[in-house]
Amino acid sequence: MQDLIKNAIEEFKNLDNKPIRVISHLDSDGLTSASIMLQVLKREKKKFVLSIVKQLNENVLKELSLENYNTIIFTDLGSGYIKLINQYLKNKKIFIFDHHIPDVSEIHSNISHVNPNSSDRIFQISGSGVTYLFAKNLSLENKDLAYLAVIGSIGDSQKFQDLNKQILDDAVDTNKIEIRRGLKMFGAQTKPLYKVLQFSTDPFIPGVTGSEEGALLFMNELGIEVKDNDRFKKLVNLNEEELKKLTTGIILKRLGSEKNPADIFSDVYLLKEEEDESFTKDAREFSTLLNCCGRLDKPSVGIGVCLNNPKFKNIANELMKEYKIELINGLNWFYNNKDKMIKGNNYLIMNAQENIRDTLIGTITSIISKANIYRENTILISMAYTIDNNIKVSMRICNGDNSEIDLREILKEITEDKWESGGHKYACGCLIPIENEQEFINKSVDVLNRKVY
Ligand SMILES: [Mn+2]
Repeated sequence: MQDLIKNAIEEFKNLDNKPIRVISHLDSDGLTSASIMLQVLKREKKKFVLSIVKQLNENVLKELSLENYNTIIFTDLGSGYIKLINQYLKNKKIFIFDHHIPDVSEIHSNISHVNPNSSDRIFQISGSGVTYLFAKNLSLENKDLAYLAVIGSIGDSQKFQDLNKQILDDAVDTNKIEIRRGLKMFGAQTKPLYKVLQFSTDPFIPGVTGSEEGALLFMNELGIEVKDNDRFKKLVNLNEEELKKLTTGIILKRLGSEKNPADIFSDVYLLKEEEDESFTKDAREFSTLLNCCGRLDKPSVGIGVCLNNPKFKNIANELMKEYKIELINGLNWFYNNKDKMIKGNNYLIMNAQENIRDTLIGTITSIISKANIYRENTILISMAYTIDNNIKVSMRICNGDNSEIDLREILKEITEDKWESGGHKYACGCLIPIENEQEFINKSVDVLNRKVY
């Protein structure tokens, strides 16, 4: 890795002063990668033009090949498209700072490929982490950007081991991030505590998770007020005594039904310079905010937040409200049309077409899968149109955190590798051309009807 970075720095120092094209990915890791790169280029007095894309493909690369830029920097993407980059961008100087597995091993000499991962060795590092290590080696002044890579790594659900650990140490060293031990659940800074409890799947709290009534009752039992002077109490508002009551209460609820009832704490990463109770205080909430900006197709707002622009922070706050409204609208559409969907013994196919944004379909399907509407192990397949005439497909399993069913295998059986798919055992998806809509539904019905759970 150190050699790769050294080479890239040498090549970077040889660049002329013409504007540089920067291309990054739409999610939290991509936006933080771009923000790190932008600040590096600014400090190096380079001009640049940034674009954020959902993914690279032949069309994007063809367009880039026609542009006038001599230098292109890819962050948090590129490694999976080296074959096409070799083909279309041979006349340009290319930098790739990424962590995805490279598609081919043959890399042309015009490409500086900085990526520690290969098919036989995977490190804990994100795209923003790779970009940061380049930045730091270029100039120690850039060490103050480490916290952005911490946010990006959290967005990609990574652990702070190997290379990531170094980056976290830098973020702490530069006084940007403070690590505290706290309850694992999400939303401590910004959400009402009863909502945090209701939506807590890790830790799972029997009788509370998934039930608003259960969450309110639980707080009542513990003697913790739901409101404090008309404002809903948040987890961060609790005093020491209340916090003790809460953690004991959660552990007691988990006794018997959980293997490790006291496994409810984790490290919490707080941004020291951010305001308390804001969306940017807890690195996990910051990362979610960036993903929301991406999903609502407002990546520039996310970049503005990463660059600490107060105007964009306000816009992002409004976007979070919009995001919530869109999620609720999507869920309402589902409830209103639930009976018209394609159903089998063990599956449900929801074809939302243009009724739900493609970037929200995954989140909405996850919420439905956890809402106790369908029998355990019911497989949910959701479909939504994209603006470029494709269909985004999301697959989830109801209450399936302990399930033996591997959704990826089932999706592979359905797509027969005709369409690109990806994801995990419990959550996966694919992208299919709109003209294959009916074919995909027929194939899904056919495959799922043959399965018995
Ligand atoms: Mn990434």
